[in-house]
Amino acid sequence: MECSYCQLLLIAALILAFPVPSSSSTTKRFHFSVEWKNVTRLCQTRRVLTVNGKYPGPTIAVNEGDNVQITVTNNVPRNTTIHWHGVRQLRTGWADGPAYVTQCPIGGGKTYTYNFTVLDQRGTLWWHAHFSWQRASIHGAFIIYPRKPFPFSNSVQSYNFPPIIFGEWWNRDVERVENEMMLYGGGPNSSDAYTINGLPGPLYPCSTKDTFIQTIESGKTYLLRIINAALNEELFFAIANHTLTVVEIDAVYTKPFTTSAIMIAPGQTTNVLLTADQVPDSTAMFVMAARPYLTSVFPFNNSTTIGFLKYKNTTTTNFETNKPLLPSYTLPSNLPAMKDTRFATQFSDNLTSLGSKDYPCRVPKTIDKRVITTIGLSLQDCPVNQTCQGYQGKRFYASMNNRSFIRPSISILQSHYHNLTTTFSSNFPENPPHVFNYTGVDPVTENMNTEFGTKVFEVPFGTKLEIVLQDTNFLNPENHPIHVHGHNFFIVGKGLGNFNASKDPQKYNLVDPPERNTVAVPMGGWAAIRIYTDNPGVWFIHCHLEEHTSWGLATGFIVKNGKEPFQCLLPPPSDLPHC
Ligand SMILES: *[C@@H]1O[C@H](CO)[C@@H](O)[C@H](O)[C@H]1NC(C)=O
Ligand SMILES: *[C@@H]1O[C@H](CO)[C@@H](O)[C@H](O)[C@H]1NC(C)=O
Ligand SMILES: *[C@@H]1O[C@H](CO)[C@@H](O)[C@H](O)[C@H]1NC(C)=O
Ligand SMILES: *[C@@H]1O[C@H](CO)[C@@H](O)[C@H](O)[C@H]1NC(C)=O
Ligand SMILES: *[C@@H]1O[C@H](CO)[C@@H](O)[C@H](O)[C@H]1NC(C)=O
Ligand SMILES: *[C@@H]1O[C@H](CO)[C@@H](O)[C@H](O)[C@H]1NC(C)=O
Ligand SMILES: *[C@@H]1O[C@H](CO)[C@@H](O)[C@H](O)[C@H]1NC(C)=O
Ligand SMILES: *[C@@H]1O[C@H](CO)[C@@H](O)[C@H](O)[C@H]1NC(C)=O
Ligand SMILES: *[C@@H]1O[C@H](CO)[C@@H](O)[C@H](O)[C@H]1NC(C)=O
Ligand SMILES: *[C@@H]1O[C@H](CO)[C@@H](O)[C@H](O)[C@H]1NC(C)=O
Ligand SMILES: *[C@@H]1O[C@H](CO)[C@@H](O)[C@H](O)[C@H]1NC(C)=O
Ligand SMILES: *[C@@H]1O[C@H](CO)[C@@H](O)[C@H](O)[C@H]1NC(C)=O
Ligand SMILES: [Cu+2]
Repeated sequence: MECSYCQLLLIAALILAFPVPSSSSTTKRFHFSVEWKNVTRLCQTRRVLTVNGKYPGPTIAVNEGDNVQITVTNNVPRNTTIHWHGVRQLRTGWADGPAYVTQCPIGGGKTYTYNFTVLDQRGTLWWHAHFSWQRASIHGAFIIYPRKPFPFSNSVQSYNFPPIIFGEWWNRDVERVENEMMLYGGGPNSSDAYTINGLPGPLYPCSTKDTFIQTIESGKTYLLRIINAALNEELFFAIANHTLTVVEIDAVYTKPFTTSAIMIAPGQTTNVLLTADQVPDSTAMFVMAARPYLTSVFPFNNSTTIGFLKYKNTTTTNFETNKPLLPSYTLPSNLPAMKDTRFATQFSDNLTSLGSKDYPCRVPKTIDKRVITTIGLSLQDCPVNQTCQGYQGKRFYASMNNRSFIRPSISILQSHYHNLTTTFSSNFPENPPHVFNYTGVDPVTENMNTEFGTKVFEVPFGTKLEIVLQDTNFLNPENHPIHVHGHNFFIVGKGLGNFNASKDPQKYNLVDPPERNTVAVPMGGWAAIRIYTDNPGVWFIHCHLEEHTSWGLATGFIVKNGKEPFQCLLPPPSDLPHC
């Protein structure tokens, strides 16, 4: 273990990353053992929860159309679940994973087989634990090889670049960090380092040996699969002296565009092409760097994780001997500043669907229903005899339409399937209960206390649904990455300030809007997403900043069964965990 980057290179070489078109679907089986593993970073050895002892976890690679069966055995005395982030789970909501939404957790010593088929999706997704903050270390790539050739395959010479997964390292147990935050009502402690594939890199103490280094060959173009698994931060990413060509987001092809850097929110994935077009001097290594896109006034860890691109046949550095690399590591000049909202906006404005003959953009042109919901922070009075660490001695929560989501005692999907409506209600408000200048300088603060509950809304099968996500300036305007389970959506519009229902829809992009599963809603602004509800079941909608989900920035929607048998939710599997 003294040379973890060599291990990564080996893993990279072993992963057969060629898109293998397959004509028939098969069943792919995997075994996940959730277990503790002692990991040393920043000179601290800490036990972290892992899958199969790996941090980050193993890559799952399947072909479009495959049936996938992943048997998860929980070998620790804590609850857990695994979510296959972005996999649509058509009719198989039982395999989606969010704890108490589609399943009860897998208890210590218990086993559950996630069984689903990957239909009409291809590209880079990922998997992660969906219980407490366990996804900090329980996560990995989920790659779906396409049936048809990759649309940009003429430009790519190598698929042998390992997935790049951004994460956060805590010197402390993350579940304790969450519990402490909930107990005292203040903001959470920040992580101690950002990581690339679990490695912080030489800008952190004791971490020179824990640095991601990838060798590339001059002249070749590589496909990079980039995943943001960080808990609480949007990130900028850039590689010195190289541009990136974006070709896919959240496993949907885009019209390619070239950029100096990317912004990637937790939950999102981005595939880019990278051409090794530099003429390095004999010892050069090109820095790749990721650091937060800061939109919050709360304390963040503003540090930077770096790794290196090394051209084949250049002299190796003294990295192997852990001696400092000279000259000192200069951050890429193309890495945006941490508050560069202008760059984040321009980058997301550049994203569109590919909209080709093979991959048409299926955005609903009309809608049956519009739901408008605020997203943002809230404050609650401190319970009697407690001290709270939130603003003005109160406690922080977060909400959608002034409702803070509480996880029920048995999963909503089970309740829904068995027609039990006592553990949740279907009356999530479809408009903000208080109308005010959401993004004004000093929004009114009366009536801002949230109501706690397990509220979702319900739509018939086949609804053309629009959801407008409206950030608020209450306490702190912030970029919230909102993730929808069970469906992709189209981001038809976004803007700063307040959504205007009479003016903004006229400016929607109904031709080639970006299609994804997680939208980074602009700070102090809004985003409108459209969904065709063709997947019966119960689907979680939540902020992918883990602290905000803990504070209740979540709801869900039920898609009722359609008329035909193939439009109905399948029955629950026999090994579904009990509460
Ligand atoms: C981790 O290290 C501790 C202390 O050395 C040891 O007690 C424990 O058994 C180790 N755990 C694992 C999973 O290796
Ligand atoms: C997986 O799901 C398929 C299709 O629903 C079903 O036929 C099969 O029996 C299931 N297998 C397991 C191991 O649950
Ligand atoms: C959070 O940080 C504070 C101050 O550094 C420290 O006292 C506390 O133990 C930390 N809590 C956790 C759970 O890491
Ligand atoms: C951020 O990370 C650096 C490097 O590990 C650490 O020294 C610093 O204390 C961290 N900051 C916070 C606010 O935790
Ligand atoms: C990379 O670009 C910087 C300017 O941004 C330049 O100073 C440096 O020499 C370049 N490095 C290489 C190896 O070409
Ligand atoms: C990061 O935060 C620390 C402490 O809050 C501050 O001293 C430092 O200047 C910040 N660094 C950057 C690059 O913003
Ligand atoms: C790298 O070095 C090897 C062995 O010296 C040589 O065969 C190969 O052509 C070189 N490759 C490049 C890209 O220069
Ligand atoms: C957006 O796309 C344009 C046109 O391809 C490009 O010039 C620009 O650099 C891109 N900007 C960002 C931030 O991606
Ligand atoms: C608060 O503390 C006081 C004094 O210890 C005690 O009398 C009272 O019952 C407590 N109230 C609650 C709600 O716990
Ligand atoms: C739930 O109610 C629906 C409609 O009334 C019915 O068709 C279905 O069989 C019920 N499901 C169960 C598990 O009782
Ligand atoms: C909301 O507040 C902002 C900032 O004060 C102001 O520019 C804007 O006009 C206000 N919008 C409405 C609808 O009142
Ligand atoms: C695990 O989940 C079960 C079912 O919800 C619950 O009864 C139990 O208390 C949980 N155990 C732990 C250790 O959190
Ligand atoms: Cu959020």
